[in-house]
Amino acid sequence: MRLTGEQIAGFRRDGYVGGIQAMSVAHAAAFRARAEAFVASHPTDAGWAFDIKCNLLFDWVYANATLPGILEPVADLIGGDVLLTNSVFRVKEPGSTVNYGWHQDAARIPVDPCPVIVYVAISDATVENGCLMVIPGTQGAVAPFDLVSNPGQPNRKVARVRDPAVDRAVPLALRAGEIAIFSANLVHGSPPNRSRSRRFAVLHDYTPAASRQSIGRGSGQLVLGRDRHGNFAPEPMPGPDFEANAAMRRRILEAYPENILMGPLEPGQRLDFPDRPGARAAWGQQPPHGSTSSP
Ligand SMILES: O=C(O)CCC(=O)C(=O)O
Repeated sequence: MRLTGEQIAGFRRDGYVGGIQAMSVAHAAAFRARAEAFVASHPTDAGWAFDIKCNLLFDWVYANATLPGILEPVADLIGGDVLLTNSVFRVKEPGSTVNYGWHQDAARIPVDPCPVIVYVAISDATVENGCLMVIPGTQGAVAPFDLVSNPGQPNRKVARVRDPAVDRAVPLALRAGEIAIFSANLVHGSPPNRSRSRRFAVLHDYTPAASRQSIGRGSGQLVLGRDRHGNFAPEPMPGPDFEANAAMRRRILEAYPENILMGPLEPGQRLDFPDRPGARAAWGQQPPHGSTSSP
């Protein structure tokens, strides 16, 4: 579905557009059943596999990210040459305290032109179950932030906006099958799930092929048009074999560890990303990234 001129103007002004019907409720339910079947068959893998770049792990996540109902409105906002640079699941169990503090995804590694993020509502997203909240108009600049630890990943830090204008925050309630698209520079976050139902979402990041990261070289899958720039390293589509995809994702994250989710690697910092425990033991024994014998 193409966006109207009014929706595009709203995105340019406010940094987001919501309420776009991208797939049927039945399609969203089938996606959810697929994800839940994976959890049932791989109970110890879902924790890491549903995190960064799960579009490299699951052909059905890739298929979701390349639905015309998503790619068409994305192209209306960022043009027709598009890389899929990340997908993550964001699931909040009933009563869960999981929340996302106010942040701008591209704060630590600015990207120009800026990527957009698509929140795909696999379940309804409501104020009660912890839907996305955005602060309109904040996409123009990176606000001052503090780096805080990411629970479970001691080597990763996340940026939190120091003084967000919370009184201007707007909830983005969505029905299952709808999407919201927002600038990766927009200040956003989301509160805990106070409801009795699971909030189920997958988020996809789309980056114009012409974009450049200010730090490091990212990587992405070309999902629309052509890449005439080569600024991002090309990533393959996932195949049907989960183990082969896991090895491919590992190689890519080791080769291109700096992206807007993982942030810059500081000298001496050890690379850390969600993965099967022990899978990277041999690599982990090597010196930390950026260490050098020169003075
Ligand atoms: O799922 C949400 O409510 C927000 C997730 C988010 O902001 C993020 O993953 O950066």
